[in-house]
Amino acid sequence: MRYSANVSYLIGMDMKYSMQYMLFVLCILLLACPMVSAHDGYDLWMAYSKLDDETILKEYKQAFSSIVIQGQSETLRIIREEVKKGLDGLLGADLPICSTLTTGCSLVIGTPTQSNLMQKLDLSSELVTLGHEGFLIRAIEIDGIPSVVITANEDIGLLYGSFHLLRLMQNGQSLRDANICSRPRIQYRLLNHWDNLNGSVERGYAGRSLWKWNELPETIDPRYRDYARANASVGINGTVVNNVNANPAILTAEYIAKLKALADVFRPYGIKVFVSIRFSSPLRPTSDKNSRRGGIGSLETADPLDPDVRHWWKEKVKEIYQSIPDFGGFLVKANSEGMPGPQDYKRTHADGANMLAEALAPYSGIVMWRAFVYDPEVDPDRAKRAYKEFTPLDGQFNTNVFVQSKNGPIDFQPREPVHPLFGAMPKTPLMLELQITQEYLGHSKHLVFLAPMWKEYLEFDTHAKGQGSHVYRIVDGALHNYSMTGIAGVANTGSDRNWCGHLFGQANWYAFGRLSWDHSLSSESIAEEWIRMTLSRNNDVIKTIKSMMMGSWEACVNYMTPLGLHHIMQEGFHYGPSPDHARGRQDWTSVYYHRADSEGLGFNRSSTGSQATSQYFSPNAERFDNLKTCPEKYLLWFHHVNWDHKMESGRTLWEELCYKYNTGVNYVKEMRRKWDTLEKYIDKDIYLHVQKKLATQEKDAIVWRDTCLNYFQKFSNKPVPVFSDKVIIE
Ligand code: GCV
Repeated sequence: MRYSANVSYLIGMDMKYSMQYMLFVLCILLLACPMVSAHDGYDLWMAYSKLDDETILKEYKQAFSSIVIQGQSETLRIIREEVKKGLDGLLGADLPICSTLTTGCSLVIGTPTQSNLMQKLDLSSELVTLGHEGFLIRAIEIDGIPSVVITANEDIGLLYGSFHLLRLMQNGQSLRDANICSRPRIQYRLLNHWDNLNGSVERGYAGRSLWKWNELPETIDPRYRDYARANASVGINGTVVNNVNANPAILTAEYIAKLKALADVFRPYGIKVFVSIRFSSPLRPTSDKNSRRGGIGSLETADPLDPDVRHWWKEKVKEIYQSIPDFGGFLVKANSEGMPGPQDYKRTHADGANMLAEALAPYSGIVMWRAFVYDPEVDPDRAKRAYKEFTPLDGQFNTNVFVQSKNGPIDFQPREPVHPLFGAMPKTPLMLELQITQEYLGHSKHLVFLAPMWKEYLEFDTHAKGQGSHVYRIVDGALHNYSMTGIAGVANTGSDRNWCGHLFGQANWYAFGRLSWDHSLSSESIAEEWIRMTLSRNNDVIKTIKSMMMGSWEACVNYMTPLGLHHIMQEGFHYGPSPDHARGRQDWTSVYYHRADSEGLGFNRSSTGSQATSQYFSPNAERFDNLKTCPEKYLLWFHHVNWDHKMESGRTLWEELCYKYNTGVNYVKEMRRKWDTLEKYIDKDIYLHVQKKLATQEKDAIVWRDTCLNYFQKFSNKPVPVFSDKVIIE
């Protein structure tokens, strides 16, 4: 009513005033709407803005006068939409989409099952090597017409191939002689969301959860599709939607309906839905809100060998598959940090995992059973506990069970040596769990490019079967001939408009996907692709940003925990430094880990200490065990080292510690300086967003350096050098 009154009032006004009023209303409306700029980061690496290199533009324009896509399916509909959007954007064109080749050079997409053109080409000898997700991109003549084809055995392969082609074009790669066969090296490539059902995200720094559980299943947020699209573009093929500290309600009929709605959105993008379950789900609900125990059932026990419990899980799994026929399976955190598990009933992890595996097997579902356990009863050294609990169980797990292990034996620290479990469970497929969200690496406030860290883990040679037993060969199944292979990344996404909080957080999501598809890619090439697709195509700008990103992880290690220090951050929050933290559970304190005293610093895990070094294969065990041969990056992880110990640089341990902390700070200063030179070349909003984050990062890095050095100085009794501002980039 009020509105129509205003309108009639407007009609009666003279033109001048009505124009003013309309402008006023427009301003109010604009202010009321959330600011959505073209460069707010929402498009991630898929903005497809027009290419400016005339030579490559000319080549692409000649190559593509139309897009021919043969066949029908929801995935093919998505491919049509994506390829059209991509090519039109990149070329500044409006290309026709056809169902058959007419005249002129074209991009031709199809599987031999649905495309007569592909049948004619007979690419069967290539196709047999591609599996169900791989693709072939080839420059080839069809009936004498030069074309570029994307083919695959299944539509999902075509989608991956289409995204790959668009990536090549965004990176200005010539397609004249294109001949690319690609298939993923790892079968299960999942994001793990630590999203709670109340919308909060454990260790999430990018707003609220993406999943609007209270609106599902009726309302489908368009963002679900965009999330699936982003994942598919880098080859991620599954998502565990809820926190491993699982709320049992995820298995109620109400939530299964919501999960079905998500699964329906994700399916055509090749993404399967998985859930984290609480092991005690068959039990009655608990009245204690803070308890991580209790369930949604009515049983008195969750003992995995109890027939009623087994029956409960079989029925539950059946119910899920009735709604979601391609449901992926369960992720389980059991007997860890207060979560219930089979040990509550004196059963083993294998007993627990196998009960679930048996229920899931008829539907080809899997169990991912986490090895993140650290029961103090098992060993006084936390770093040794998971290995001691899990290695005796090797060979006891059903074939559809993964043991999912974090990259290091403590907990996603800025740097850890590789978890000794890798290589030590030849009969059990090990799934590698990485953390994309920066729990211990400056949350979404610090620019830390994680690909170099992940590469360090993947390329570590465990020597499990002699030289060449790299972690990547364990994870991709080559070393132990695993029957299934998997990798997971704890997601850094949230409701923030730019998805990850820090724009550069997107690079980590991107890098995780790219490495999970092909772990042989270099960090440099991933960084370069991402910058070119997200920020700039100017080679000098790319060079500058790449140089910032490439050393950013090492810098963070240096200003937080250099030389093998670990777990000295604020308790719970895991952000700033707190080396003096000494209260509460021992293995949650900082003093337990750094062991500073008047003689020196570090945790003696050598043969004269906790003997954690013995959990590694020879020659790593001996190399880590000996102070003289232990890599300095792990020194204080494995040794308690005298303050006057001479380091490779000739400096003493104390001097080196000071030097490293300051090197980290200097690197951040240098990143700021470099970023400031880019103002002219970067979208203004993004430029300012990153500039502000870098200022915070520098402030924080200084706090880390000064807090830690002032604290350790109390033990070393040596002066802290005066730091020069001279920037050292290593
Ligand atoms: C999801 C660490 C984190 C917890 C996390 C846990 C895990 O302890 O701080 O937030 O819980 O690891 O990985 O289970």
